[in-house]
Amino acid sequence: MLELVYPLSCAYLLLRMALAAGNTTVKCREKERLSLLSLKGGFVDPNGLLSDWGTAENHADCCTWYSVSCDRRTGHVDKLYLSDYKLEGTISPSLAELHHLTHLFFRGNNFNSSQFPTFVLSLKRLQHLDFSYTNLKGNIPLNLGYSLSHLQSLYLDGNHLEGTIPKSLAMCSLIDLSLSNNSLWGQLDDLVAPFSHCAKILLKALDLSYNRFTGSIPNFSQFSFLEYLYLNNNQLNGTLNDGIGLLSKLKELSFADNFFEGVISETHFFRLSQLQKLNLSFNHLAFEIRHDWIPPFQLSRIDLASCKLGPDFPTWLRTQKSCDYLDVSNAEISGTIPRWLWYLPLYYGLNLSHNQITGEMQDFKVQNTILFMDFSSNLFEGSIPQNLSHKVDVSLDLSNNKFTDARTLLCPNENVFLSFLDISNNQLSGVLPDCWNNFEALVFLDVSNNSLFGKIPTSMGSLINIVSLHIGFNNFSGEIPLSMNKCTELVVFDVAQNDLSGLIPSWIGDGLKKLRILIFRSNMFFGSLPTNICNLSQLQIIDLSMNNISGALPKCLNHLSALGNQTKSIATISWDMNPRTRTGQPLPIKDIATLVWKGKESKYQSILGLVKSIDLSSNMLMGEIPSELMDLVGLVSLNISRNMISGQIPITIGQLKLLDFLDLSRNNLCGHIPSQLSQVDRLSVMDLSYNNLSGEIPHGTQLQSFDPSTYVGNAHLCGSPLPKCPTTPRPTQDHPNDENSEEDEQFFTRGFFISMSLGFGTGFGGVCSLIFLNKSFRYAYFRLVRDIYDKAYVVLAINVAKLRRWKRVST
Ligand SMILES: *[C@@H]1O[C@H](CO)[C@@H](O)[C@H](O)[C@H]1NC(C)=O
Ligand SMILES: *[C@@H]1O[C@H](CO)[C@@H](O)[C@H](O)[C@H]1NC(C)=O
Ligand SMILES: *[C@@H]1O[C@H](CO)[C@@H](O)[C@H](O)[C@H]1NC(C)=O
Ligand SMILES: *[C@@H]1O[C@H](CO)[C@@H](O)[C@H](O)[C@H]1NC(C)=O
Ligand SMILES: *[C@@H]1O[C@H](CO)[C@@H](O)[C@H](O)[C@H]1NC(C)=O
Ligand SMILES: *[C@@H]1O[C@H](CO)[C@@H](O)[C@H](O)[C@H]1NC(C)=O
Ligand SMILES: *[C@@H]1O[C@H](CO)[C@@H](O)[C@H](O)[C@H]1NC(C)=O
Ligand SMILES: *[C@@H]1O[C@H](CO)[C@@H](O)[C@H](O)[C@H]1NC(C)=O
Ligand SMILES: *[C@@H]1O[C@H](CO)[C@@H](O)[C@H](O)[C@H]1NC(C)=O
Ligand SMILES: *[C@@H]1O[C@H](CO)[C@@H](O)[C@H](O)[C@H]1NC(C)=O
Ligand SMILES: *[C@@H]1O[C@H](CO)[C@@H](O)[C@H](O)[C@H]1NC(C)=O
Ligand SMILES: CC(=O)N[C@H]1CO[C@H](CO)[C@@H](O)[C@@H]1O
Repeated sequence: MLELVYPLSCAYLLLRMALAAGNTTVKCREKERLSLLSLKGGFVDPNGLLSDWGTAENHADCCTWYSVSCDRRTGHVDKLYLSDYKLEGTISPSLAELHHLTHLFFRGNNFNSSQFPTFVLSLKRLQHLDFSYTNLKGNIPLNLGYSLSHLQSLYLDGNHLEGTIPKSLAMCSLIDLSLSNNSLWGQLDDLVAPFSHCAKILLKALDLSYNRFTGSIPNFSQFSFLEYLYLNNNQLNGTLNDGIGLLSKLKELSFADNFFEGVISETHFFRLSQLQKLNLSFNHLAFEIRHDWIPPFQLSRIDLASCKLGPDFPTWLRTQKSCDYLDVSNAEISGTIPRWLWYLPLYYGLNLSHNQITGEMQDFKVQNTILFMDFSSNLFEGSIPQNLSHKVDVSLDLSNNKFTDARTLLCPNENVFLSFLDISNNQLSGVLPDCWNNFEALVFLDVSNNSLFGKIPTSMGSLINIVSLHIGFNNFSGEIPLSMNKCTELVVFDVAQNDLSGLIPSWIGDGLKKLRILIFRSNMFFGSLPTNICNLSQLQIIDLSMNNISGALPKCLNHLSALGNQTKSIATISWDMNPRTRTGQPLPIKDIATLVWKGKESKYQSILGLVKSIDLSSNMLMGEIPSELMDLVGLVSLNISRNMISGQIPITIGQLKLLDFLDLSRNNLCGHIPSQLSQVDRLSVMDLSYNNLSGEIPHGTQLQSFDPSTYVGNAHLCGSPLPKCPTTPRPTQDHPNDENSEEDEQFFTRGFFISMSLGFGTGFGGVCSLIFLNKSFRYAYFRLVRDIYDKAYVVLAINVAKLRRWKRVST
């Protein structure tokens, strides 16, 4: 998220300025002018940036053209600066006529070329070549280095280049080599070893990050001019040799996200007195460093996530007086935080998450504020200090700890700038204070899974910027305050598993127009579904299950246009924490929600944006399924089970082509199963059990592949996978089937499950060969096994819900 800022953009800027002010005394050569015109001819130039490259009288001198520069003495074109022009098309081989080019900058254009344009190799005088982000594919030409023997900088980042790095690149003139974000592979030694013939290795910057390099780290100790070394996000392994410690000019070092292992000791940093940024995160490295070590450097960024630093808090960090970013997350640190940490003048961020840090938290003692702090997943306890909220500009994560009191944090004595606050999964109890008017900047708030009770405070209505609100898994009661109709930016509104009651507020549909996720699961809301809810055109997850909602399903549900849309949306629901405040880069936030999916409750984050679901199960809904519901063709999951819904299954159900999960069980549905249902061929879990459905299960379709339990409890339903239909068709009108229900229950017994699972255990060996012979059989078999598994979850969930209800009734 934080990027090591690349030092070159500044050089580009200077060059661009120089070109703009460029003035030449000698006019350009005709041959080179024609070559440039033919180069332009190959481009599609959507922004018209090359419009003064022309033939008109006043444009005759190509040395005056925008982005072109000539040698003042000879009039030869020597520099071409075409970076970020968003050019398309192809690079004309006429480029090769510009024999005197020393600088060629093509970064950020979307060329049609499939290969590295090899005619560039005939530009023998080239010193600086930038083809980053130009959609290049294939290999880097083997003789690139031999042909361009004056080359000082080569940038090929962000392409689709493959293969190994040509040995020819070890030129001794090379100062800057940047090949990040390609698909290059091979051993780094193959790149480094050929340099040994150079009298002096001048290389200052080497960026090979985001590739597929393997093997161990070479001995870089000869690269004595190296200032920037980025090898992060590769597949490098082995231990780090201490040759690194000799690179006395090194300023930035990143080995993050590889498979390095072993020990990091003081010798790895022996002469690194110039080091400013160190990133060793996400390897398997362990620091073994003396308690009283005084490092030779003063770092500004320290990222040691997932390095083993503990069990004691690393004391050498205390010497880093100008550090503005410290990440020691997941570093096996335990015990309490030393006092000096609260005096570090961090400015950008602090991440101590995923350790076993104990004790109470202190106030930060320094004046400045920090952009973000992440203390999540530790063992902090006691109360959260008030001033923490004044010290953080954007994001404060205190989730997954053992804090018991957040009252002072939540009642600051003046406005705070925070936009992200997560205090979920703690042991906070008591009433949520009514002080939210100081939190106007909040965009994300999660207080879920604590033991908070009482009413949702009215002042939550002052959270006018809130986008995502999670207050589920507490004991909140009473109604949702009317004041919250001012929270018009809400996209995610999650109050699952509380004791909230009252009507589903109709102002939700009128005011909260941006809602995409509405989760009221497991509360005590009653009354009918307000039709205003149909005004929510962005809504894609509605979970009102396990409440006491009555009345009919509104016909207007087909106005929920996000659900009526088959277009896939973006997989995550995320936005940038764009602070109103003075500082820095936006922090991207990915929303997360706990959903019930096929009977199992789990957290969704990386695909939350793809879920389109209606869950109204376990309520008291009545009436028929409106055929309008079948217009919601984007639905992936539909659960209206455990209600009192009657009538027939609409035959247009075949429209719901994306449906993966359908549960209509335990209602009073009657009539035939429409054969159109078999058009929904993605269905992996379906439940129609315990209704009054009748007739033959449409045969010769995938509906036969479901487990019989899908259909049980429908007295007059027959045909595969249930027993055969009687040869004389029965009259199809509905019979009350009370007298049969006992028998049906028995079909769906524990014994049934046990025998099935026994079958799995004992029969597996025998079935195995068959499974691998026959594909369709294999699918059917695994579907069967999975269904049993899912069914067990449903049964569990129902029983838990029953118990909850029973408990409520009895208290
Ligand atoms: C360190 O590297 C990781 C992985 O590439 C990256 O996510 C992180 O932002 C880097 N840290 C800093 C401080 O740049
Ligand atoms: C460029 O040269 C021309 C003619 O020699 C002169 O008139 C003009 O002012 C110069 N422009 C700049 C920006 O130096
Ligand atoms: C790019 O290549 C594709 C096919 O390879 C071609 O259809 C398209 O016209 C080319 N675009 C340009 C601008 O040359
Ligand atoms: C890698 O390059 C692609 C374009 O080729 C770009 O979209 C992506 O953001 C780059 N990734 C990194 C980590 O720089
Ligand atoms: C490094 O990874 C390679 C496979 O890419 C493996 O053959 C080699 O044994 C590994 N070396 C170490 C030291 O783990
Ligand atoms: C690295 O190379 C230097 C100089 O060639 C040598 O002195 C040093 O021992 C080498 N280190 C390792 C770990 O091979
Ligand atoms: C803190 O570190 C953890 C683990 O390395 C990471 O998952 C989390 O995103 C980081 N927090 C922030 C705010 O960057
Ligand atoms: C709530 O927190 C407990 C631990 O305190 C955890 O086991 C449980 O999974 C959490 N529940 C949710 C829904 O996050
Ligand atoms: C809610 O309150 C009940 C008692 O009223 C308690 O047993 C239960 O643990 C509380 N639940 C939570 C999540 O705090
Ligand atoms: C919302 O829906 C209701 C009933 O469907 C309708 O009367 C009302 O005009 C709608 N409001 C807005 C703002 O669209
Ligand atoms: C469906 O969704 C896509 C992407 O979100 C959007 O561009 C399109 O306009 C939507 N179509 C309708 C009919 O709402
Ligand atoms: C208790 C305490 O330290 N309160 C301070 C918190 O920070 C604000 C602003 O920085 C001060 O005004 C309070 O005195």
